[in-house]
Amino acid sequence: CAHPSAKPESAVSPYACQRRTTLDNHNKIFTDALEVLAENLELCGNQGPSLAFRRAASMLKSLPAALRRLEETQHLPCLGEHSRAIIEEISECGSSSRVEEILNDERYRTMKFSQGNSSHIFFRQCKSLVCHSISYSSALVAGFLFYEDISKPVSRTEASALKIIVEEAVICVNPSATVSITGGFRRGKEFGHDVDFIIKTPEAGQEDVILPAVIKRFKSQNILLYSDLQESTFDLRKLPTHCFEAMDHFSKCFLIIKLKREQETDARAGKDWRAVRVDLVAPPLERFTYALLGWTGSTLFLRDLRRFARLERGKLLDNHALYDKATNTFLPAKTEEDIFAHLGLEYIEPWQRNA
Ligand code: 8DG
Ligand code: MN
Ligand code: MN
Repeated sequence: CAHPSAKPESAVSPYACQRRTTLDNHNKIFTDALEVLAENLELCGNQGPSLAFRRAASMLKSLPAALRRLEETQHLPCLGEHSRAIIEEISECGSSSRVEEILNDERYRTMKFSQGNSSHIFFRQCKSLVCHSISYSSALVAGFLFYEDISKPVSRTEASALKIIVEEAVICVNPSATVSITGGFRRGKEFGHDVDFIIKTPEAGQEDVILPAVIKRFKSQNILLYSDLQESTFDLRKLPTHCFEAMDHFSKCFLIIKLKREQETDARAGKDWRAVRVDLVAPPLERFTYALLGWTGSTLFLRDLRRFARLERGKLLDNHALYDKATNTFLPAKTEEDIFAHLGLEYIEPWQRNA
């Protein structure tokens, strides 16, 4: 029964960009289950229904405490009939029979290569390498050649070591350029499936020449195992797209880099390095902030930010720009705070974007 004295809990927004989602997840027991359901649907090619489970999991991740009573879910957004049933079953029985079934399913296990978490990372690898590669076969060959290494999570320590390598190469090529870490590590994650860097070049046009030069340098240092350079197809006059999945048009590259190990952990094999996936993006200076926001993620946070902009504010957002449909103008942004302000949103720090 309702407590008349109880203060109404502040409502949870259905948009991830209006929630603060840190890595401190109080509802892991539920979100893990919902993500297994989502992943299983994705493996079957059912992206639509999978998104509903992802959204439900994401919303639960933003809650300040664990769900204690099922009634608490009544006031929460993003929970469909299915997600509610799963939560109910887990809170009553400790687990969900459907999730257990999937976890034991031969097909699911084979797809996951029965290697725990690492295969999830390998999937991401194949997806990110193959999706972006002009040459499918060379991306696959690289993926399999370095499978063991790149299916292992990259640590924050390894990410920092790579930053030094990337920075050294970038500055050598262009002393006025700067490098920032983006992606999951910028959101405070301790591990990632790759390391993402964004390069800022103050002179116009430099963004198109810096990546080939950096790749050349890595080659000469004998640390480049694979590279897929995507030249810029960016047109400054184009409107932002409606399509959320569309990748941006900036100059970028997907690499596999040899990273020296601190201690020789693989002494028997005589291999003193590991292969790591590295992504570099070099946007033109006037679009840097939008690219930084886009590449910081998370994917779901950005998806909702774009959806919010379009549906609630009549503005179009993508990795390149923010466009106001009412005034037919592009909105400039020096900082990420500017972009949130343009959208009438409270600023959400990178580590609160783990939706
Ligand atoms: P992880 O590596 O820690 O597993 O996660 P992540 O860092 O959040 O994901 P990611 O796959 O490395 O991508 C980082 C962000 O970059 C993500 O929000 C998607 C975004 N991104 C773009 N454009 C492109 C692109 O063209 N290629 C890739 N690979 N990522 C892009 O906004
Ligand atoms: Mn990443
Ligand atoms: Mn990446």
